[in-house]
Amino acid sequence: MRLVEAELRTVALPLVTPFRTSLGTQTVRNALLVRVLGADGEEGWGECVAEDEPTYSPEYLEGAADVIRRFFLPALFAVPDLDAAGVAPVLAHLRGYPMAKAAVEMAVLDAVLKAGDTALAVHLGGVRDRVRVGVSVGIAPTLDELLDTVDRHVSAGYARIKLKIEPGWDLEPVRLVRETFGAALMLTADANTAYTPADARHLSRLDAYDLTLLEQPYAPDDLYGHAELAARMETPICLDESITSARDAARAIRARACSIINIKPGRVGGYLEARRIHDLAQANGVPVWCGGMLETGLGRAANLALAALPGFTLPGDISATARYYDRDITRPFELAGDSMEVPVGPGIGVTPDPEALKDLGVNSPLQVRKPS
Ligand code: SMG
Ligand code: MG
Repeated sequence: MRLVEAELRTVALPLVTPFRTSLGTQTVRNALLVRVLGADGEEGWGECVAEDEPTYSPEYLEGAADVIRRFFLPALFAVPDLDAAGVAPVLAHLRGYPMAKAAVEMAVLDAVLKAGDTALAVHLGGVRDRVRVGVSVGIAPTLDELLDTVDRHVSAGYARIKLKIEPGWDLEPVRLVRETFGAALMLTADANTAYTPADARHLSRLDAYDLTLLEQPYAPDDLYGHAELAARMETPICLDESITSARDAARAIRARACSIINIKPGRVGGYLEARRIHDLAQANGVPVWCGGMLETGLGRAANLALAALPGFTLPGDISATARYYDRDITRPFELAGDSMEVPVGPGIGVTPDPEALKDLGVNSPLQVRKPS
């Protein structure tokens, strides 16, 4: 396609309950959306998963919007025939900002696939029409409230429960959930980098609770620390924040810093790099699963397509819309048993509802046109 115009806008989706992790508490999801238009009327949508503040990753929403407008779009307008695979190479000389790059690539991918009447799952090589999904449970005010929340999600059918942990909220909640819900519950824990290697002995006590994995206990750049912990613990170590590219994934696998990888397309620069990590992990016998960033229906639809690839053997953080939002900008996504259906429509399979964009929008769309 020949890219002629793009639009950037932010929508604010209030969360149905606050979401607390070791990084902080979230009550609203502000999402940056990218709409691209081609010369032949092609239209595509992308979502940037950067958050308001640079806590989970160095990116933040306003910074992502700025780099897209100031640098990415002018570089892409200069390409006479752009396809999705061309986006990353054109932007490669501009360092960093994987979440901003992923959003733009996703929009181009959606536009090109919609124009060609191909579903994203088919394009990526998906082999499933439904994927098992889990839910990520925040740090609760009390243990009783945690048990109530987990009970609700288990009753709803989720295939896996992930508990957010931090120092002071780890062994006890994990033990209680394991004892209350029994050995059959697939249970994991995610620390979002809240520990250091000085906590290795303490973390090893989690081995008593048969977790499917322990996610990102240490700082993103501490591959060596994760490798030592992986050697010490029976619980498999899974990396999230540490993996921002296929090259990172190769390094982490070789260093034995993890035996499972959480793949988030935004964190790694897009769905195409996400597929490369999937392929590499599969070649190395490393299971992967699709992470979540409290996406709107746009990112949720695309994540379901990614999770249809064969190496995504563990349930992803792709929960039903209602777990986070009363109202989304697309149709809601629902749980069917312990699974969700992979969208079959062209592109990412959904488009935002103009009414919802208007009602939830926090700014008017910023239009950026190719200079004539
Ligand atoms: O989309 O269900 C979701 C959120 C899943 O826990 C989730 N994501 O580290 O995996 C993670 C977190 C990152 C976002 S909260 C800081
Ligand atoms: Mg995580």
